[in-house]
Amino acid sequence: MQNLHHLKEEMVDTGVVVIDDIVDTDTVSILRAELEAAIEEDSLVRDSVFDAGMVHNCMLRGEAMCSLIQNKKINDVIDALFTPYAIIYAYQSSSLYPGRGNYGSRIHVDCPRFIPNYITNLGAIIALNDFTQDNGGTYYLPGSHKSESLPDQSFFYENAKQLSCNRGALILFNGRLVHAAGVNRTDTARHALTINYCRPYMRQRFDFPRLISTEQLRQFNDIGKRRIGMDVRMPTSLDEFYLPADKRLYKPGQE
Ligand SMILES: O=C(O)CCC(=O)C(=O)O
Repeated sequence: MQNLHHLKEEMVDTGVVVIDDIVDTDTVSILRAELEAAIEEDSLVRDSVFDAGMVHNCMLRGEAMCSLIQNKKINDVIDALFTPYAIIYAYQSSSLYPGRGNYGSRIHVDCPRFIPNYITNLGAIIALNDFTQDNGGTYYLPGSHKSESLPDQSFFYENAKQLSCNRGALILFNGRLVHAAGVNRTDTARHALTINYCRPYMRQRFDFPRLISTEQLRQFNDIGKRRIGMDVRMPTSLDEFYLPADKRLYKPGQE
């Protein structure tokens, strides 16, 4: 992995880093198969939603996609570049089919709040195919996380760079970085998983601690449980509030 100090500087400066070889090629193939199956299933029940083709809550849709939450390489870099107390805000997918963009192809940021020099959300994209200029590698405006306003379309595309990386790479970006998925001009799909991490005191998009099964939870280690939000649950009674320190639902000291 690249030097952490360099990655931190890059994150502050451009707002994005690419880290190669985070997931091995065999696992990438399994992830892609799980994702394709989930897309197919969703298309049978919800084909006309505004973000059709995007799979939500991927941890519920396949063992490998669930395991990614505990991937040590990913978690180590999140701890270093963001916060060890990060929780998952949303875990979904971004697929580009031949000749098309997707919901992520609009020019956008992944976090509506702007707090100078402070990351509230960190975006992670795990590339399940190589990202190239031809298949819609993500466009981004370097340094745009430092600005409160969003550029207009022509300024964005005149100044944007396009991400390219190999499958298995991890792209991490400040949630305020202005970006847009490209359009896939090849004849094969480009798949990716996207995890948005937020601070532990923020709300998650779904109530993951309740959504996830007890069986799945049992398989998580401490870091997996933390990412799900198990360390920031709210007590529902005084008995829960007064639980001993090691059993507290909302663990102290998290920023
Ligand atoms: O799929 C992509 O290239 C970009 C995904 C995206 O826009 C996002 O995760 O917010």
